[in-house]
Amino acid sequence: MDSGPVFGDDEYTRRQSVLLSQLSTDSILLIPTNPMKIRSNDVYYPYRPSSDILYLSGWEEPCSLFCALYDDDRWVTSLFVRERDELAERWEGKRVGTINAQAHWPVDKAFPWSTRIEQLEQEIKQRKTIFLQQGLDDELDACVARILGYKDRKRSVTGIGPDSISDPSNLLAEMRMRKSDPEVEIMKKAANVAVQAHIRAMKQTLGDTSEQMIQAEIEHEFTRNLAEPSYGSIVAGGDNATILHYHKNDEEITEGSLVLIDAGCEVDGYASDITRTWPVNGKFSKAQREIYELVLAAQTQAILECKVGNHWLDPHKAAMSTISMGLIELGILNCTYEEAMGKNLDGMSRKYFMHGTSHSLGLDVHDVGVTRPDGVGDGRILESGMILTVEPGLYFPSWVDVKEVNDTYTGIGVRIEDDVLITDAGPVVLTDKAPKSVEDLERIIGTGV
Ligand SMILES: [Mn+2]
Repeated sequence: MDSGPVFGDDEYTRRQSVLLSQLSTDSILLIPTNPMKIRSNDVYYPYRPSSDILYLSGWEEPCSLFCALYDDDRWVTSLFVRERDELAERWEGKRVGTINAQAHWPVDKAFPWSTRIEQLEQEIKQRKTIFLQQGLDDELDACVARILGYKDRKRSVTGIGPDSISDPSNLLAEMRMRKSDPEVEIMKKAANVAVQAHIRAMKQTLGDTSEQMIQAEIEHEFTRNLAEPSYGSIVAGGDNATILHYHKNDEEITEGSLVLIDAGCEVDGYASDITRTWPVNGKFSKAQREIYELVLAAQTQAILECKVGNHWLDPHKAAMSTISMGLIELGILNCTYEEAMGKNLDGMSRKYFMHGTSHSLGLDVHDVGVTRPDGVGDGRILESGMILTVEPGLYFPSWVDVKEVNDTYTGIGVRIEDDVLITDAGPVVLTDKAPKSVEDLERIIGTGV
C-alpha cells in the first residue's frame, strides 16, 4: 500500500497536465475525496474514495485533498493526507502518511490533512478562480465561503482575491470518458472477474435455488479475486426480474423460472457491469426462449452500432428497432412498426423496454461524461477509448396491468448486458466470455465448478 498507486507516475502527471492546462494560472484547484459515512453508531460503511481523486492521484485513504496551484512559473501539486498515528493505526489499519505520499504518489508535496485550512486560506485569497468540488469537505467549503463573503477594504480596493467558484467536475468528466491503454487493461481485469463470477453462478445452479445462494456464488468469485461489487448485485428470480433495480435478493427461485443477474465488480477502482438471464433448471421454456432470443438479437444489433463515428444513441435505436419488430411478430404489440418505435424512440415498445441501452463505464459504474449534450438529438459521436454498456431488456410483470400480453409471457424479465470498448477496429466486447447464446447457457448451467 505504501509503495504507491495503481498506475505509474507518467499516467497521473499526464492527466494532471491535461486538466491544469485548461485552468488559468491565477486559479487554484481543490479536489477533496469522499467523506466517510456512518452505517450504525460508530461503524462506518466500507470506504470508497472519490473517483476524481483516484483519477488524478490514485490516493485511496479518506480525509484527503488534492490541490494544485501555480507558483514560480509552474503548477505545483500536493496531497493533504492523514498523518501517521501509531495508536489509530493499531485500531484502524496502516496509513501511508505524508512522507510516503510525497515519495511514492504523483504529487510534488504532501502535507497533513489537518493543516489544510491554515495552509490554503492565504493561497486561496491570492487566486482569482477557485476550482472546487463542493459538498465533500465541510471545513474547506466554509473556508471558501468565508473568503468569498469577505468584505475586506484591501480586497475591494486592490481587486486582489477570488471572485468565483467553478466546479471542475465537467472538465474531469470529459477526460474520463476516453480511457487510456493502462485504464483499459484494468477494466479488462474487472470484466474478466465478473465473467468468472457469472460462469460460477451458472455452473453452481440447477433446479430450485434462491436469490441469496446465487448472490453468494457471484460475490465469492469477486472476493477471492480482491474485487468488490461495483454496485449492489441484482439477483432476481422469476417475476422479480421485472423490477429494474431489484436488490432484496432474498427469495426462493423455483424450477422453471428464469434468474436475472445484474452484477459487476470493481478492480483497482474500475467497474465492470454484466447482466445475464437464464433458466435455473438449465432449459428455456418456449415462451422464455422467444423473449430471450429477441433481447439477444436486439443486443447483437446494438453492439454492431458501437463504432467510431456513430452517435451515442445509435446502439439504442438498433435495439429499439429489433425489439419493436419482434414484439409485433410475437403478437405482443398490436400496432405498426412506427407506432412501436415512436417519433422520439418513445413508442409502444417502451411499455416493455423502458430503460436506455447504454451508459458510460469507468471509475464509476454509471460513469461521468455528457453523452447527449443539451438532452436533445442523437448524442455525441463515439470515439476510440470510450467504454459503454449495451443492455436492452424486456419485462412483463405479473403485478402491473399489461393487458395486451398473452399470459404466456407474464412474469418474464430478461436483460442482457455487456461492456463494450470502442476502437478504430470496431467494438471489442470486454465481457464476451460470459455465455449468452441459448445453446451455451443450456450447456453450462448446473455442470458444477
Ligand atoms: Mn449497467
